[in-house]
Amino acid sequence: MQTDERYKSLKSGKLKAITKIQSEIRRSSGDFLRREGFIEISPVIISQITDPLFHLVDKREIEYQGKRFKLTQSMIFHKQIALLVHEKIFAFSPNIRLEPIEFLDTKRHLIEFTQLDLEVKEAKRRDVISLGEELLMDVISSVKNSCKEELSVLDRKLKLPSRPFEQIPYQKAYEKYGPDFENILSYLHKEPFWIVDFPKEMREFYDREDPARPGVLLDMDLVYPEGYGEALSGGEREHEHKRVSSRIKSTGLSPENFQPYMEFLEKGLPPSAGFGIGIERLTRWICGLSGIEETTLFPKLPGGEGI
Ligand code: ASN
Repeated sequence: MQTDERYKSLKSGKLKAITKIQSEIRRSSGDFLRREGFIEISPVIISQITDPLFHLVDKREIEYQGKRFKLTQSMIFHKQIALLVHEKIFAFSPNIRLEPIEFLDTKRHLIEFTQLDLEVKEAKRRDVISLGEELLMDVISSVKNSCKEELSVLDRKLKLPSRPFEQIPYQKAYEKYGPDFENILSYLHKEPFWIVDFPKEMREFYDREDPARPGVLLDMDLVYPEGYGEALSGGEREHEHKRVSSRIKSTGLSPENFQPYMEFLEKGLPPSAGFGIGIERLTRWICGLSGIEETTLFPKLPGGEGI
């Protein structure tokens, strides 16, 4: 986007309304979690370890004093380690994911974004599914109450979804709609819904494999309706050194790449569950926007456009 065009859009009432709503999303979600007993921790921006991610992103490192630091792709490992200190933690965590340029077409990828990332000690998937639904309901009510004018500028009418949200097993969705099932189902639905039970080979090694159903993970995605697509992912976690080590190897990676996380696992990390919800995607859905670049003042898109 040219500077002229950007200058005009920054001064437009539309961006003012969107960013006010996003500020309310951050305020209400943080307050909700604090009321639920969560402690907000500082995000990690660079580290020796980060989420390897399942899909291919272009990974970059910074070299400093002979050490190599990765840019955070998600705080998953730090969340697990933080549970040594508090039982429920969250962070507004900036992530850098250098996505392939084709992801520009999805309208929901930024290469720099923020996820509200949380983790709960000893929790099960059903606990964080309920928490995710309550969080979403609270945020929608807060925006409805506090941002009436802004919603009317955007011509967006918000409706509280009904709970519990539908849960669709991955296998069932895949058999009916094929590999693009998440998008197809997103267009077909009028309310948010969960996809649960991803197969082991489709996700990262840290999502816990169901001991009762080998090959099936105790994880989930939340998907927005009306074609807005994926909102969050999360699940129960692997936390035993032996299991994590063999899961890492089965993805073709080496446990050595994940020191010092592996050392923490050796000493003992608690079982947990959690998820991360993208703030810009939530803003896009709540505001009813066509592209993710409209959700933030300084968007960076796949392909590199942005300031
Ligand atoms: N934050 C996600 C989780 O908690 C992981 C991710 O962003 N890939 O599972």
